[in-house]
Amino acid sequence: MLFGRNQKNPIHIADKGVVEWKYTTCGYCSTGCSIEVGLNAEGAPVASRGVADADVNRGKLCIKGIFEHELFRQTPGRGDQPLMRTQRFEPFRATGWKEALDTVGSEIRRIQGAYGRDSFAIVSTGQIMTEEFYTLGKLARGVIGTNNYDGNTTLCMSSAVSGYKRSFGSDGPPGCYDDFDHTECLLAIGSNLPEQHPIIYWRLKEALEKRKFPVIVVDPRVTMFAQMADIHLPVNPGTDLVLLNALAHVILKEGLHKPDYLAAHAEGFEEFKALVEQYDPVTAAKICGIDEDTIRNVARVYARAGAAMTIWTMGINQSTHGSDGVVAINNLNLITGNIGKPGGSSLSITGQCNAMGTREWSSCSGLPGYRALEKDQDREEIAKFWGIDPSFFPKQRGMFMTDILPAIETGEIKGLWLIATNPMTSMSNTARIRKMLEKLEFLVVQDAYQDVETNEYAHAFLPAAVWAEKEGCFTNTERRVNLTRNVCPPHGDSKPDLWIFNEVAKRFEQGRQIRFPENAEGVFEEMKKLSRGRLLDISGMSYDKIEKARGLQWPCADGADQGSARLYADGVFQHPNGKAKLIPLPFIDNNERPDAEYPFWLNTGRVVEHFHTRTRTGKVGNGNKFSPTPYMEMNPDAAVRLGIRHGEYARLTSRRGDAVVMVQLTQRVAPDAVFIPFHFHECVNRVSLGLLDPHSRQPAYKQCAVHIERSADQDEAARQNVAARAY
Ligand SMILES: Nc1nc2c(c(=O)[nH]1)N[C@H]1C(S)=C(S)[C@@H](COP(=O)(O)OP(=O)(O)OC[C@H]3O[C@@H](n4cnc5c(=O)[nH]c(N)nc54)[C@H](O)[C@@H]3O)O[C@H]1N2
Ligand SMILES: Nc1nc2c(c(=O)[nH]1)N[C@H]1C(S)=C(S)[C@@H](COP(=O)(O)OP(=O)(O)OC[C@H]3O[C@@H](n4cnc5c(=O)[nH]c(N)nc54)[C@H](O)[C@@H]3O)O[C@H]1N2
Ligand code: SF4
Ligand SMILES: [Mo]
Repeated sequence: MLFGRNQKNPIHIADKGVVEWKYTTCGYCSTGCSIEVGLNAEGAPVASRGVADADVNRGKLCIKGIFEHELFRQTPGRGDQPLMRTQRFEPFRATGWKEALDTVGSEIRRIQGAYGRDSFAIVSTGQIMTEEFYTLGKLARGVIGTNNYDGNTTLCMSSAVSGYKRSFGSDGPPGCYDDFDHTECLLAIGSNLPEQHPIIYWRLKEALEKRKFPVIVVDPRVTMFAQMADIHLPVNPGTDLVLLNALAHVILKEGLHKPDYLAAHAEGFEEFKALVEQYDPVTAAKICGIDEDTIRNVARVYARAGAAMTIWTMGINQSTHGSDGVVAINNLNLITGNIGKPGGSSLSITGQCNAMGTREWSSCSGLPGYRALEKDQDREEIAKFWGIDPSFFPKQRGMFMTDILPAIETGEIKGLWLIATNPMTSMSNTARIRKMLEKLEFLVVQDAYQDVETNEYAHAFLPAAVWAEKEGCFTNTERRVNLTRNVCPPHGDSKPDLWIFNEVAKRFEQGRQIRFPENAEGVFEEMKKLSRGRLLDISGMSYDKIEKARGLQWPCADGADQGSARLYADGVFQHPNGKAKLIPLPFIDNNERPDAEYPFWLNTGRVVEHFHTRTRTGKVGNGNKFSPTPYMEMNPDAAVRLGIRHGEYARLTSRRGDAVVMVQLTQRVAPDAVFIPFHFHECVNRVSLGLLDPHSRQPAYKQCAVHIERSADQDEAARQNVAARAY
């Protein structure tokens, strides 16, 4: 008998009996992988595989995508009928859609009637279809008329949005994955690409196999990405801005910048130069923790490359200087002439599958198609298109998600509609979030899962269809509009979010007057009209064309047979004078920092196995088997000092609350820092602070101070730990 590697066919691939493969797009992260779901003879989804001729993933999927068909199974906790209750904490009673939607409509009207239009808030997501976003925007802005309407993208991408707008005059990532094939230097800041965007990482690796170029990773943790980098800069938490200013200092001092490009395409050089003058490498090293020689070396490598690009994710965005960090990256790329050219870019790596779609079309921060409430012309154009009075629109955007919840505390907000977001796990200081939710007169939760923690505080629950139980588009990190084709019908009596929005609209006088197309393709046609001639032009796209191309990048104007790989290739930006702005950015050290009482930095983020609050990955595939427990990465030297051994439980306290986690000893983290993934309920966000960025209102999830001790009662700690991973 042959064993192990001597065995002839050691891997046995089970025949799942697939008779048909259906094309769609992955619904987890923003990479935008094309995926095919295999249906068996009974029409049941039994397998997933990557689409070979799709430019994004070229046949590959990561460990989440490969099991995505399991979402359609009877996974525990799926909502299959609307639920209601009059008193919170009474048991829910099942009801029909008519009663549930009538109640939602009448409660919104009651609250707005009693306390004013803006007292009812709506918070959505980055995880529904673009057509659903557009429709929700029309409902929120054009019918319900609340200005307190935002998305969970404030927890995620709003620093990138704000930074792009400040530098270039508009949101919209200028680069694409193909830039890896042209760049001569990659700077990656606060991104753990191999775990969080495994297929973008694979694109990078593939480019590196063809042609070597330096990869520089900036992260306080020795992530998998840092391990493969040529240079790893373990920056002090929250000080990237100082590092970036220092890089610019060296580049200007040594004359490595591109004066001709700046003269033609940017303004503000003198003020910028005066500011970065103060960030010499010696001074900067003391703050950011990267020595002066390394700063000089990195600045030279970056500026001398024929083309250089920066990618970043939450290590930058989730900071008290998130927006400034993004602007600083844009400054770096402007002074080195690295915007809009192959291999030269400021490419923010987006988070959720459709965080881009909400930025473009949801009207959360303004009006559809990157229009602003602040502009008369934009308000008038949309009002005319929807057939309403332009004075119905506010002249300024309302609160961000992170201000909406505190406004419940102060009594300004009385009712809330949450769509596909789970703040009881994902927002900081959950004890405070709980009190806020308990204060609401009416909370409606619209989610695919009824066991989502936030639902404990709801008066009404609307069960939504998930992912490819419906149809529509997602825009990925590189502005590629992908099509999610409908693979199978919604679970139970759950309904597509689009249907729910259309039905709520019918409950309002103004909603009955405005046209709300019934199906997603009809909505897409409407969006196409509104996009014509704009930066995000999609008028040259159609569902069939998108599917055939395996995604098209905007702008793609009417008549074009291809999308556009890059923005600003002509050096014309979206500020009124067509120039980009160099903006001086002084560093203000306002973080909570470790001290004698709370001596550790707490850093939070993700692991490859789980997606966010685990409503999906806690139940399907192998993710929960590989990563079943809330845990904390801790440096062995620190653990010895505290008498904690590998695998034991520790209690973590901050000025907000406490949490219990299993300790994993690793040199990945510095002796004064720990890292905890945020996926688990009643865990790290009980402790985190989440100070807000002044421009983007995004929380600084990645920096706060904690005290750590070995749990006195290890058995009790183990019990608590199991409770946090329950599913
Ligand atoms: N498997 C999986 N993939 C996902 C998700 C998921 O939940 N699971 N979520 C998706 C979403 S919505 C998002 S937003 C992305 C997030 O993707 P990433 O941002 O790549 O992931 P995070 O783990 O949140 O944070 C990235 C890194 O920031 C580092 N960091 C912390 N503080 C600092 C700092 O001060 N400076 C710098 N330079 N770095 C710092 C952390 O150590 C961490 O390694 O992932 C997307 N993809
Ligand atoms: N400490 C800490 N906290 C963080 C972060 C961090 O790094 N550290 N990261 C932040 C970031 S970047 C993000 S993006 C947020 C994410 O935070 P959340 O938005 O709260 O996370 P999710 O668990 O993805 O919540 C999405 C919900 O939508 C539901 N859903 C999925 N598909 C559909 C659909 O089609 N329709 C409807 N109606 N529902 C659907 C899911 O079941 C789930 O309950 O967390 C933030 N919180
Ligand atoms: S990389 Fe992202 S889009 Fe691609 S399969 Fe994985 S989760 Fe899905
Ligand atoms: Mo995110």
